[in-house]
Amino acid sequence: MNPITATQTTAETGRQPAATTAVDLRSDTVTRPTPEMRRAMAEAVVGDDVYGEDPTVNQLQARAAEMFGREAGLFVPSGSMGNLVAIKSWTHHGDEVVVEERGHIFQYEMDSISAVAGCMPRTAYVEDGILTWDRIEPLIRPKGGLRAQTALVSLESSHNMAGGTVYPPEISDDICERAHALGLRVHLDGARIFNAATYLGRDVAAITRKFDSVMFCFSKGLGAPVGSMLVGSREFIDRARTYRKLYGGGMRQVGVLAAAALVALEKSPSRLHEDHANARYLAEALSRLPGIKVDLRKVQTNIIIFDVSGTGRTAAEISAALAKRNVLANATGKHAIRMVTHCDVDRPAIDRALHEFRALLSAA
Ligand code: TLP
Repeated sequence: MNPITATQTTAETGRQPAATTAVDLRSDTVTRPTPEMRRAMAEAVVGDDVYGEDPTVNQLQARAAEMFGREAGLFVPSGSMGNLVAIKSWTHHGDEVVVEERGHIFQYEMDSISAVAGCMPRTAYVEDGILTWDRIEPLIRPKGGLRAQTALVSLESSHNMAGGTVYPPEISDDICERAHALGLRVHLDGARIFNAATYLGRDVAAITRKFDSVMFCFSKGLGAPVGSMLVGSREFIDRARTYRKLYGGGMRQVGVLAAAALVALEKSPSRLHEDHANARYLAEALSRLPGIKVDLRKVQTNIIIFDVSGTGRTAAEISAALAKRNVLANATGKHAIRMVTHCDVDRPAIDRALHEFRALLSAA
C-alpha cells in the first residue's frame, strides 16, 4: 500500500485519502484503517460496554485472551492507558517499578507512573534495551520497613527507543521466574508484540506466557485506528476494569472501534514481515550514506534509529530538511533519528525517501 495523494479518490485506490502526501516514517501510529476495517466499523453490532454489553468488544476481548492463552482481556483506548491501568493494578502508592531507562512507561507517558499511579520508577540503561536479571536484581529493594518496596518489573518488547529490539524468550522467561520467586509481578509493554513474534517466528502466547499481564496495541503496526488490549488472569482484568473506569476510559458503544481491531488482529500479523524487510532494506541503504551510522544488529523489526552526527548537522536539522522534501521522520535525540516502517509505506515509497535523503546530503 502506498501513501496516496489527497487527490486520488477512494474508488481509484480502495483507500481513503491520506492526510499527507509525504512518505510518513514518523511512526506506525500513522497508519490508516483498511477498507475492510472501515466496513467492519460501519456494520458493527454494538451495546454499552460499561455494562459489559457490547458484543463486538466482548468478541475482541475473548479472541485476544484466546490468542495469548489467558483467561480474559480488556479493551482500552490507548497503549498508555493500558500500561497505566496495569501498573496501578499491580502496585500500591509508594511502590517502585523497575524499567529500562528508555522504556515508554518512563519516557513518554507524562510520568503517569508517578503522577497517577504514585510509583517510583527505578531504571537501568542497557544499550540494546534488553534487561537481564543481573541488571534488575540490584534495583530491587530489600524487604523491610525502611525503604519503598519494589512491586513490579516492566519490560518492553519490541523495545521502541532501543530501535525495535526483541527480548529473547529465554531472557524474559528467566526475569519472570526470578521476579516471581521474590513475590514481584512482571508486566509486558508489548505495544508491538506481534512484531516481536514475527521476528522470533513464534506465536505471541509462547513468548509472553510467563508475564503476569501483557498490553498490546491495535493502532500501531496492526493498522487499526484506535485501541489497545490488556490480557491476563480474570482477577487481574476485573481489577484493571475498575481502574480503566477510574481514569475515564469506560467507553460506551465502542464496538465500532473493536470491529476494526478484530480485523487488525486476524489479518495484520501475517503481513508484518513485509515491514521488517522494508526496515532492513532502508537501514542497509541508510548505512551507506555519508555521515550516517546505523547499528544493523539492532534492526530486528520495523524500527530504525540511526546516528547523523557524521553529517555535521543535528537530527532536528536533518528532520526539518527531510520534511521539506516530503519525507517525515522524528528526531529522537540530538543526533538520533527514528524511522518506522508500516503498512502505508511500500518499497517504492522507501526508495523515494532514500532518494530525497541522498539528494539532501549531496546538496549540503
Ligand atoms: N509510541 C509512540 C510514541 O508515544 C513514542 C510511537 O510513535 O512509537 N508502548 C510503546 C512501546 C509505544 O511505542 C507506545 C506509543 C505506547 C506504549 C503508547 O501507546 P499509545 O500511543 O496508544 O498511548
